[in-house]
Amino acid sequence: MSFRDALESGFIFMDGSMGTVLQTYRASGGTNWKIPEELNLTNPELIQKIHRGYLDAGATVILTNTFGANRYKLAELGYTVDEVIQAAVSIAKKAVSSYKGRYIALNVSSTGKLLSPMGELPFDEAYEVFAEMAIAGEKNGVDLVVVETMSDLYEMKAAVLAVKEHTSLPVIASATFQENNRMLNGADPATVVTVMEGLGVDAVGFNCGGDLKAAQILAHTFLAHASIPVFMEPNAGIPVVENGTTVFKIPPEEFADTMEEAARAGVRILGGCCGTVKEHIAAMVKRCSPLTPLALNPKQTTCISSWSDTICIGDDPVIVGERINPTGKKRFKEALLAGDQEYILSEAQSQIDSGAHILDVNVGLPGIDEASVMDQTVSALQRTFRTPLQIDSSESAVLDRALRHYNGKALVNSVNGKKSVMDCVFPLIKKYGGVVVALTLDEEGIPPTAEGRLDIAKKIIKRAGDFGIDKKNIIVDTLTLTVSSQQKEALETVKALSLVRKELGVRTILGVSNISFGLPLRDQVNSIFLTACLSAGLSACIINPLSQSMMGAYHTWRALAGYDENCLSYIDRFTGAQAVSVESRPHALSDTDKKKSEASASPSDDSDLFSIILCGLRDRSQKAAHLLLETKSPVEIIDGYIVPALDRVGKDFETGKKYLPQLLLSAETVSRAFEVIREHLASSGVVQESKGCIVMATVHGDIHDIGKNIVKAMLENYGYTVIDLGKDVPADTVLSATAQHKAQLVGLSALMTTTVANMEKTIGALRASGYNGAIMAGGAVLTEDYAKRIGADYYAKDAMASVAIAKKVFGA
Ligand code: B12
Repeated sequence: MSFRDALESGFIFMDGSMGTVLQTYRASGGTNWKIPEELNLTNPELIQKIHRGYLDAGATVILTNTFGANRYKLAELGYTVDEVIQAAVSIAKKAVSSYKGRYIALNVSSTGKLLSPMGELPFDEAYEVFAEMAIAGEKNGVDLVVVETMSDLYEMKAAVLAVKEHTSLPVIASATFQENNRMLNGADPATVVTVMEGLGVDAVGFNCGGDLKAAQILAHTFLAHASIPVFMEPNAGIPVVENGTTVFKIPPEEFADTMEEAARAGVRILGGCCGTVKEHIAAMVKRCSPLTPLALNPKQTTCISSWSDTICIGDDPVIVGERINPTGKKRFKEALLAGDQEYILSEAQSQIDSGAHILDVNVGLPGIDEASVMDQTVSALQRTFRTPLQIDSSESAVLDRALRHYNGKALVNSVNGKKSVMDCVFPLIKKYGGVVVALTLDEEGIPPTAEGRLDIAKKIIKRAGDFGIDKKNIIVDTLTLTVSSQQKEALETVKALSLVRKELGVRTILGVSNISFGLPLRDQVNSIFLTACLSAGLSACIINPLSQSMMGAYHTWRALAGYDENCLSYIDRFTGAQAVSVESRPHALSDTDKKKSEASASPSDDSDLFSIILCGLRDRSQKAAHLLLETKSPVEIIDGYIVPALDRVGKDFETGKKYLPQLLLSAETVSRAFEVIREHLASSGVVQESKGCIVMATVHGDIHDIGKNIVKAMLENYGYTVIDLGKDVPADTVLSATAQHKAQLVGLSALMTTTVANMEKTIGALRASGYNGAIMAGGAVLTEDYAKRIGADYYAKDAMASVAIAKKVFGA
């Protein structure tokens, strides 16, 4: 039986941990290695023994020892991907040879590098790395590929796409979640399901991560969203460190309790991650195999997503902001031709602020390379915002590139009833996932009647089915014509909406504004037409969210239709809307308060560095710094803008309002602004003899260096020589630099509770080495008391305090 058939007919039991089991062999002195994959060549017997243990325990699938067998990790040791995978698969084959009905899965996990735009690794390169692994796996005869322990949805997409485009193997994909139930890069479980189902994986799920309670909750969340089989491989609880070794405390029977509950709830593929051993798998198999698996539960929801969040388009209508489109907009055209991404970002921000749930992105303009501009624009928008996008182009090459690189499941505008168009667009939707807008026109044009448009919608849905696309991924646009020239058809469009909803049971979408072309008071016509469409069952309104009358119609309709419970959002939005203007608010904010209050999300003021940092508008930060330096000192800018903005970003990160990509972007925005401030400091400082030498570092394990860099710049400005050792600096490096430069002051920075311990170690090592100079410590998590307790001579709360300390130490 093929793996796919086995998955359809019953439970699949995966094996348990490879990595933590190997650790126990290492701890007992049995074997050693730099990376576990090396053991496929140096100690195949051990790997085979572990596989056999799991097979004896009843695992249906064993995972090859290839978790990190990618070209980056192997190159460091001089191995090729092919030889390691070949060895790993051959061990697995030997192991399964004496068992019936077992499968070998190629295990694939993260490259260990951050993908661009957050990190340096381009998506296409990550894809190549995974393709190399998948090709080797298939060539050597694995039955399926398991992409697991992924903490970045984008990298997970690269891996799945690589497997699907290079092999015909089944692929199951598994994400790892943090305590806040998000992947490290922000994606929630619904988004993982939405995106992975869109890509056509055979099963989706989660592994590693938190404790069994968290796993249980995640299992139910996955089951609530997924139409395909769900997969789970939790750890044997949260690891604890005992006598210097990491131990997993959950015993096999307790582990099996959770797995049995999950199997009863509908999870199809069950296995163990860190800390699970063959006894856990045996207990799980014993408890779950007598159960009858629940039938799959296909969902009919129409969902799209960004890289972090999913929007399901249901009865409560959503707004698609239409303003990222050059049609009829001179300023927008100029921005596109000049490659001015900031202008596009500000258009996006203002629409999001006004209530858009999805943003349409159209960059079609004669004279530009639409595919590459679309690619860059989508990337810039995704780097900055969490809002899902509608990729809008009539060129299939443009859609292809944008959908390939889109981090999420996009709304795609559009397909229509022409065979040639359907045959170009549907393969893209099938490959990348997406909800596609189906325009009710075909080779014959736009039917004048609602029934004619309904027929085209039927035809499109049928053809989509031929490509394996479910009708839930089709959203029908019954086309708005201009009432001034085609008066009879305005209400046909409305009627078609209700026919499509009732007869086909699919969602609908409409660009509304075209109705009023050529008429005065367009907003009035648009908003009344919108209301009629909403009443007929419009699910997604493509409108200008900055139009008060359109938003008024939308919110009023939602309140009247009962989607806005107790009219709360209506009240919130419109209370005092006309009565109180911003200027006449009773308590005018002071300058500082303004900075600390909610930043204007699309800062129109070029010197609003606070908002610019908060929004991560990195290309605007240097200009802002220059403008501020005209009237403010560097210290005023740091204390009044940079520190409060980063504090705010940090709080938003902590409370789950912002995610790591946004944190990174804000940090980069600060770094750019700070370059300007540093240059200013350097050019204004009088060249003088050094007042003393200071060694500075962010301690080992900590990569936060913005604060340390500020302190360094300030100290240099005051005439001290600073030897900057950078970030993540081991104690030894601090020791040798201090000795080499005969520094009389050492400055250490740590920003995390976890790295303060390394600060203490570094101070201890300095003292033990006989260093008799002074040590100052700083960083947001430190306090005066704590700094003293870990042996620092001084604590500096900010950069100016560090100057005062240096003066004390050097006497000048
Ligand atoms: C920017 C930032 C990042 C950037 C760092 C970029 C960079 N190049 O520095 C990035 C995105 C890379 C990042 C990564 C992470 N971050 Co971070 N990050 C922040 C953030 C928002 C701002 C830090 C900052 O620059 N502040 C502004 C500067 C000017 O302030 P400062 O560093 O305190 O420095 C001043 C003083 O303290 C003092 N000072 C500082 N050092 C020194 C040294 C000396 C010698 C002296 C005299 C004075 C001094 O003077 C400075 C100037 O006034 C904070 C939240 C916050 N508000 O602190 C979180 C924060 C520090 N990060 C946090 C976390 C958890 C992480 C990650 C683990 C996230 C993740 N899940 O992956 C990773 C850690 C990676 C690692 N191993 O270090 C947590 C730490 C929680 C904790 N208590 O342990 C925080 C508090 C956010 C949060 N609330 O959860 N982060």
